[in-house]
Amino acid sequence: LAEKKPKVVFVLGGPGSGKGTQCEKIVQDFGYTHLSAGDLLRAEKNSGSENGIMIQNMMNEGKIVPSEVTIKLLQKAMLESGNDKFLIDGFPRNEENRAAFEATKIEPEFVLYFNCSEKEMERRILNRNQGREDDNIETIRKRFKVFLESSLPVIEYYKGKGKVREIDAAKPVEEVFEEVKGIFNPPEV
Ligand code: UP5
Ligand code: MG
Repeated sequence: LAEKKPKVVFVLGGPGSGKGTQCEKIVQDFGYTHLSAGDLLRAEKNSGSENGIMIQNMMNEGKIVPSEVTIKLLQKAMLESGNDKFLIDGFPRNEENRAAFEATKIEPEFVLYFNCSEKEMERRILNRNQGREDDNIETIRKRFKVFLESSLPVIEYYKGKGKVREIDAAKPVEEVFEEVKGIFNPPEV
């Protein structure tokens, strides 16, 4: 896979920051394939795979599934897509994820970071109503805690490499997308 030199953008941000919403819009304008690690894990869980129970238990606790499971799903989806440009949404979530992905020799072009207050993210998730098992207040709090403790350090790591493009994600969807477009479509100089 690495020999094909795929273009990868990591899309990170807290639970409910709008990663999935913005990725759908980026796909329409910029020809990327959107791969949500969370969606891939939910599909794997529902397929009745041997890892299904483990995935379900971890997601219901807001915990991060071991990278070997997630990376295998991402690699499979990348190969099956036939595309060479990917938005990887919600991954890597901790240092273990990051290091394991780095070992595949695929380096992200940049990291899109959707910064949003917990209050707003909580409001959005509680309004979502899509039947996600982890969208209850108890699990939401756990997801926030894991984001702060494990995922923010990954964003800091990429900041240190000058790769983070930070977006104010608390604004309305279209306003956020205007900012996002400016990153994928840099203005002529
Ligand atoms: N909405 C979106 N943008 C808005 C805006 N600007 N203004 C007002 N409303 C807005 O948006 C959430 C809701 O807000 C929607 O109703 C939307 O309409 C509205 P969404 O785009 O879905 O936000 P997103 O950031 O994608 O939120 P999500 O809940 O998917 O984020 P999480 O990071 O919590 O979920 P994910 O699916 O990535 O992961 C779930 C779990 O899977 C993790 O907790 C973990 O247990 C597991 N996981 C792993 O273990 N490893 C991985 O690599 C990935 C996941
Ligand atoms: Mg999502």
